[in-house]
Amino acid sequence: MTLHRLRPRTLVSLLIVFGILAASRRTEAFPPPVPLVITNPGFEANPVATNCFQGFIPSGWTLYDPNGIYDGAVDAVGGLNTQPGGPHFINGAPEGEHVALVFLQGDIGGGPMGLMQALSDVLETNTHYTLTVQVGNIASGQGPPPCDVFGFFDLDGFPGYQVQLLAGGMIIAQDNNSLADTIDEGEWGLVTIQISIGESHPQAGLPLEIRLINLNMIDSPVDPGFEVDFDDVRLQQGCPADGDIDADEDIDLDDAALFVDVLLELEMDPLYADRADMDCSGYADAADLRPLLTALVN
Ligand SMILES: [Ca+2]
Ligand SMILES: [Ca+2]
Ligand SMILES: [Ca+2]
Ligand SMILES: [Ca+2]
Repeated sequence: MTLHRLRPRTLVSLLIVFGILAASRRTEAFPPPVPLVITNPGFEANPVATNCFQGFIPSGWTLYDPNGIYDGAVDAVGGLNTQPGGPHFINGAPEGEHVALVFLQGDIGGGPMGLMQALSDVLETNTHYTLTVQVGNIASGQGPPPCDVFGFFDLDGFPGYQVQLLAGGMIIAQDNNSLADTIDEGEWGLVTIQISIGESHPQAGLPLEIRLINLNMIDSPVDPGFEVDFDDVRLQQGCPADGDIDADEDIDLDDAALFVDVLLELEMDPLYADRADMDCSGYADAADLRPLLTALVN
């Protein structure tokens, strides 16, 4: 029997007991998640003509080029204006109308290249970071004038990507191409990277940095894949759990009941267990009750 079937009064009593236990622990106040400042996170700062591209290093970003393959022509970075129904992406840009491009045709298979940005925030302890980035697999096509002078671009295939979060120049979390097989031509995939930082970390106090990388791997001999596109970069500090454990867009006693079920291992669905981990410690336990109660009464 699950706690869903307990009388509401019994459930509330249980929650109060848990609440007193949790409140008696000398825990820090639960910090709400905050977005960290990223310059030009959606690549809208450098306008490009409708459905056209242009080579430049996007404002706020710098080149990541460990093998020195950038030449600004056949190995380039830049911006793309992409509209729904246009030649590049079926639904256009995920955010605004511009995206960043990393195009590597001259040194296929010659190692990674991309964009990076050092942030003004530093890595803090006792917190949680969530980095999300849209990664695009551009379709072959030709833009309207004046972009048609460049001819038809065969952009079939996908050369792979990495999205990295660094502190003090060291990678602390990354997505190494995990969505590559799921992003079709002309479509986008949402990359999410999360990391919890405990009491101490060797890179604590050092500046955070984001890298968006075209892995420049050969997809197939016929369609090697040249380009990866990026948009809507967001970095949030703090635990994203909001208490909506059953994901019905309400935070109520159903969520509290589910939380208790997770703690008592009456509910084993890992999705619920993840959402019950209110302090992002990596597991759900009594320490998660206080933030859950805060979410319930707010
Ligand atoms: Ca954008
Ligand atoms: Ca492609
Ligand atoms: Ca709910
Ligand atoms: Ca927890």
